[in-house]
Amino acid sequence: MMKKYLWSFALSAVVLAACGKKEEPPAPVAAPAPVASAPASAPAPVNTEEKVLNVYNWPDYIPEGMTAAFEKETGIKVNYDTFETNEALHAKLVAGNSGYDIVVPGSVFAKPQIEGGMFQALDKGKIKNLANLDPAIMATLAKNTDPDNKHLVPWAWGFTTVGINKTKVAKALGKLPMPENAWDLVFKPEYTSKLKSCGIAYLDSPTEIIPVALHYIGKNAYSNDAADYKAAADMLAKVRKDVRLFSSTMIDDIAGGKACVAIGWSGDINQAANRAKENKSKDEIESLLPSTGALIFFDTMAITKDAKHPNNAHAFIDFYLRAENAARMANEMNYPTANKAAIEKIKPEIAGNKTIFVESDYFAKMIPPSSFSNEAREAMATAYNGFKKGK
Ligand code: N2P
Repeated sequence: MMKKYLWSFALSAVVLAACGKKEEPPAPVAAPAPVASAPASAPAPVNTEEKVLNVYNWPDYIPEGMTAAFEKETGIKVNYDTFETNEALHAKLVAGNSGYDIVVPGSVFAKPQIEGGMFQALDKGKIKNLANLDPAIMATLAKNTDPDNKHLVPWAWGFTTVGINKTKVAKALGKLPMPENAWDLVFKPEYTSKLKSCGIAYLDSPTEIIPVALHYIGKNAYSNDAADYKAAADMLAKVRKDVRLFSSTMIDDIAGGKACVAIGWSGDINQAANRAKENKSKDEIESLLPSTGALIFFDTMAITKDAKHPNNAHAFIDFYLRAENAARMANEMNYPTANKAAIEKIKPEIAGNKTIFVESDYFAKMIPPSSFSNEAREAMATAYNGFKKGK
């Protein structure tokens, strides 16, 4: 499958670079923005916008101090809000006048959002650090989501998987050994009936849970067929009584002891593991690699159609794309970056963590993102809400 091949290719480039076997020298880190070298007759455009930028991103995704550094350098005040699900962001965009200049949808949602005219085309002349991005990843994004890379700039990618408090899970399972396929821990009654005692958490989002459930029952995770959602919901109904939490804040849930197993995002689970270590917890937290594969996601920055501060938005995107900033994101938030120039700045313990930068043979098993029609998303929400209520 071409799509899969390209994603694998993109990742092998990342893995190779992370191992220090770079195929080409990294793109140079650009010097501070030379203000447009326009000919004398045409004065350089002046940014007359008010010095404000409104950003809407996922929680636990930006290193501490990064917006402050941007503010200090540019004098642009950043209002930074967070959302926990693609559905929440989508509802804001559909309603219009969100007030946000930059939003960070997953590519699964970004595609219909582009088609729905919710974003403006990027002025690429204002984002010189676009050259830092991995061309293979950008080609995949252009092919599947954003033709000609007109609207989207990658923030990070990662995968949806199972995170566990290893210590508590071992205790709750007793004599039952860990399953070969980690998805069994959250979907198979034999396991969930035991793990409910220490807490099972699901992400609170139809488009996170139904695709994973579809994958588990051997169907296309990105099926647009409502009959498949019914099959997924039937499987989920069998474990409903064992699910304690519906939550998108797995760092607190797992590290704070509310759950011992969660369907969650690779980087957040790694952040939970770090937090447990910092707190000197005796419990070990681990992001698992299910034998049948995990679901890749790709989160992307876009400038809203009605953004009041598009110049500031371009400046922020360019700032984030500096190799050192993208590397800080990977190092501190534990998500891989699509910024090729950043790879050499990623710490060896992050580059070598197989649950952050997965190895190529596991990558080949992972499910690349696709997207859903609006009708499919509605049907999925109905199936998911039915499951949630059906305790
Ligand atoms: C937030 C990570 C968001 C990943 N820390 C899912 N899009």
